[in-house]
Amino acid sequence: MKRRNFIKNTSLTGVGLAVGKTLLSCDEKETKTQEATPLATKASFPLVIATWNVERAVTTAGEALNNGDSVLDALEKGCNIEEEDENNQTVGKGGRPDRDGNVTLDASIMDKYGNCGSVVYMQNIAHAISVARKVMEDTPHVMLAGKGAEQFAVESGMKRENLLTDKSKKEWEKWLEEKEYKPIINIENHDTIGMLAIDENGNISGACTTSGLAYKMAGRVGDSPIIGSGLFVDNEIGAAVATGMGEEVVKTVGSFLIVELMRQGMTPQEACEEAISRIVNKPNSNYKNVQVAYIAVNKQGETGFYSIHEGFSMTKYNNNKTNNIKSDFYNKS
Ligand code: SD4
Repeated sequence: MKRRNFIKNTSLTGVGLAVGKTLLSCDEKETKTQEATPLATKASFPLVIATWNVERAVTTAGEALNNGDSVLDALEKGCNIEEEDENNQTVGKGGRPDRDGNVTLDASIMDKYGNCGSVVYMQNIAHAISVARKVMEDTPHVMLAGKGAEQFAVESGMKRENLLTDKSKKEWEKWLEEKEYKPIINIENHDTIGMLAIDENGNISGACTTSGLAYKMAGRVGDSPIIGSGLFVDNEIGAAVATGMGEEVVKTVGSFLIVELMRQGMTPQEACEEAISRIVNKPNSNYKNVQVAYIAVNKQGETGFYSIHEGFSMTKYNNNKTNNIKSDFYNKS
């Protein structure tokens, strides 16, 4: 069945009817922007949302869009803010290392055409999202790992630097005394930046960048660079991005799941809640000990966000204003 017919047949209610005119196949998209524009105006784009309290990053991205930057430039500028902020110990420079003391970065980016790029287990380059974008734009590949990603970044003009700051090094040395691996909800998993943006024409793109879980095993890769798990964008439907314990996100292919649920008519909020329920309702689920959170946006600019535990928040830029909003959560006991 052709994709367009599939969409027609699966979205006969709710969102399906509401966004009928924006459900364009890829080849129609460029020629039918006229039809998409009225809806875009109604939802007052540009719009940017991101995981956690990252007001500076979101404002930077939102203002970049308002100033006419492309959505990818806006996402990159926003994510770069967190990557160079040494106080954010879950992203880029200053990120907490793995158990051997190496800071290893994961990042992914996805554009309105469904193109994507990612880097996994990359060291010594702070701006992982910029490398992921270059993978998408300048190579025939989707994903580069480890040394290859680092080499590609240097060849692309990015500078090598030591990402382990004194603060993160001292904390790691303290951790070595006990060597107890125990993810701490909302602390150890905190502050990975997942960002979704809609430009003034209603086109959606997304990005995600992280140093992953602190004191992870050497070689561990999380959900953030895995397209469909940590991030997924379908410009006909919407986008989703994850934060928290990546293993749980990968096992449920969370971001792709959310976009597919929105395709079937769920709101972004309903879809985020359903994706969390897939984790917590598994037999023998360990959800009491792990945090996972999602944010999502649909084609009309409606947003949703939900987490397993209290403490998650989403930052949103819309109508020239940035707000950080507390998330509802599953575990109320
Ligand atoms: C990971 N999902 O590597 C990431 C961690 C994270 O805020 O989101 N931290 O599993």
